[in-house]
Amino acid sequence: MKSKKQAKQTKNLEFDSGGPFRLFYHPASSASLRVILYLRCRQVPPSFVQLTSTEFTTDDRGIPVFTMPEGDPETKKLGTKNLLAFNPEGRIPILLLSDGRKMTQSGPIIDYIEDCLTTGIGRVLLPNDPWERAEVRRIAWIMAADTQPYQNIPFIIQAIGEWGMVKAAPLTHPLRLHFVRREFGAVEKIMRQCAGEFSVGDEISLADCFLIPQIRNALLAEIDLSTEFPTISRVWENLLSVKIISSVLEEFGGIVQPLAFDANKFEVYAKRNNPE
Ligand SMILES: N[C@@H](CCC(=O)N[C@@H](CS)C(=O)NCC(=O)O)C(=O)O
Repeated sequence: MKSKKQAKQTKNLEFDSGGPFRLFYHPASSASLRVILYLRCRQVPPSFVQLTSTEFTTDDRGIPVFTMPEGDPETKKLGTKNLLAFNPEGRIPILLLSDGRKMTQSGPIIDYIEDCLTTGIGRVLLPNDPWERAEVRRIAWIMAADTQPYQNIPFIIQAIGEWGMVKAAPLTHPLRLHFVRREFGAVEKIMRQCAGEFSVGDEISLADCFLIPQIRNALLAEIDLSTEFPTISRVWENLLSVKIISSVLEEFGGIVQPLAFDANKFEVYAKRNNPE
């Protein structure tokens, strides 16, 4: 519960920000998609958080590299398109405030925007009940911390090329499938208890914003949701029937995660590093 003082500060923050926030994202970035789903489902006015797409290329291993957009004032200030100059982690999403401060990591970005909103705006994405709120956060954390990093294509490519991991197609690599199945298996059991129409109860929550991008990745890995994870699959169908969500997916590459690595470059790199 926020104290009156905190509530006042929160309200002021919206004015103190002195202008709109900017979210640097890319349509092929599943972590960015969490924030975008949050913004749209939460009905945050687009003028409050303006979207700026990074550019995208691949390195000689076929691994995606996100770069600062050409001509952007921030790129000009940096004097380079290298994202590492903008965010030491070199990752997106990045939230830029008008005073130049930057926040990274999808969860803290969402929490910060949420804290800056005055109460009563749009649809609230956390339930009132403390246990249900914890369930929402549990599913979000499983997706962000225990699933996404282990099924991440750049990680798989590098492990095959440089650390002698078994060579297999990156998208359906056994390590990737193992972690998706392990964590989706856990979430399937959790959701049997807490899901209603959506991941937790009958309202869209942050859990759904974190689950959706991972489902897109699981579909890219050719996992059959309906036979392996029937509860997740049922919730997914319900989510797809929500107009806001289907429009976001349409705008950001579809129901299946768009392919974000260069398979030809990867083949050359993998052969060079692991000659048969
Ligand atoms: N835990 C981070 C994950 C961010 C992340 O891995 N972003 C990917 C795109 S989905 C990225 O920028 N990768 C580029 C790189 O690792 O160099 C978050 O939740 O924001």
